[in-house]
Amino acid sequence: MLTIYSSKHHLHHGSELKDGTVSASFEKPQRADMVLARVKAANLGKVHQEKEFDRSCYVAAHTERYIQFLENAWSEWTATGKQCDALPLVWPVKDLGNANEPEFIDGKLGFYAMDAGSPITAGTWEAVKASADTALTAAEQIMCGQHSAFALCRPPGHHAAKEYMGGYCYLNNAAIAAEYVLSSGVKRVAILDVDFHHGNGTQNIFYERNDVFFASIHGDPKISYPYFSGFDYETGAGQGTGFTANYPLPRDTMWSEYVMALENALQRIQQHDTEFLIISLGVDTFKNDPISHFKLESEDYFKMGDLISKLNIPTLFIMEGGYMVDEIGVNAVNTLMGFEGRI
Ligand code: SP5
Ligand code: ZN
Repeated sequence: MLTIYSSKHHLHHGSELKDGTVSASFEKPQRADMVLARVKAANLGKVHQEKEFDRSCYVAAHTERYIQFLENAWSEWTATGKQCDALPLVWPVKDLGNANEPEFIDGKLGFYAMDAGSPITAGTWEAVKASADTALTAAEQIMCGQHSAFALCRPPGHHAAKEYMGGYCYLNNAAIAAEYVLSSGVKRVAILDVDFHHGNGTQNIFYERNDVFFASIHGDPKISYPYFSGFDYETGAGQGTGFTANYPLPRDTMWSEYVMALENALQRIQQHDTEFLIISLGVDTFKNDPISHFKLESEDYFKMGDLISKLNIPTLFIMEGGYMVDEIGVNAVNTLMGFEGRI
């Protein structure tokens, strides 16, 4: 399988607010380095660099003013004299909500973010753009005839919604790739999100659409980030009613339970007559992940890839989360080798 990778991800490295202090993010450059090393060690296939795509490809999944915010946030932040990472501290929650974009950067950060875990740093925008371009380049390869490809994206994307960042995500790489293939003539896309966390951003972007079926298997939001979405009663709205499927699973979920949700989601993807499948591949479902609480073993990822391959649909794998750095490469690449029947 072809891998697309951008070394520009190194430009993004920041901090997050956790346990009452700001400290180095779990989402660190070493993650992608480890996956790339494993892709090479396992002889998965060729590794190509990303191409640059037009900015309009990002606007297709987001809003113009949100993209402008991402482009300008760091310079607006440093113009106030600060050099530390930019993190929001106030949000327009519930009845404090105001539809207007604030003028000052501190306000804008809260207006365009869902948490204080997604820092904007000097190199963030360049890395974020390269990550989206990585997904787009891989999507283009599939449109040109490859059966599958792996977009080794970093930073990840599935928490990024139409108009906000969060959960280490800025641009929604999976959604941008989906919009790209739809604009190239594909009629029905499915996105299967197997990251431990609910793909709230992807759900937000396609919630009222019937051309993109979205399924997410994740830790029950009653006890897991992002807490406010991913419940099983969220099934889409308007024309998109029935085109979203959520599978919240309990603490300590093992493969034996996980596989039942996965098989159901795959069946729904088949029923959608999916022409192009995108997998939001997070491996934070692993038993030793430091911020999650499922119990998948490294061998289980082969089985996951194998089951996905049985659909026999052109498939784009997009890297999302996974924070047990030592095993992230093995688990991600096991999924891809399982898909290729190399078990
Ligand atoms: C892409 C992705 O996987 N984003 C995840 C973002 C999660 N951010 C908040 C995590 C808070 C977890 N706190 C549990 C700490 C256990 N020591
Ligand atoms: Zn995750």
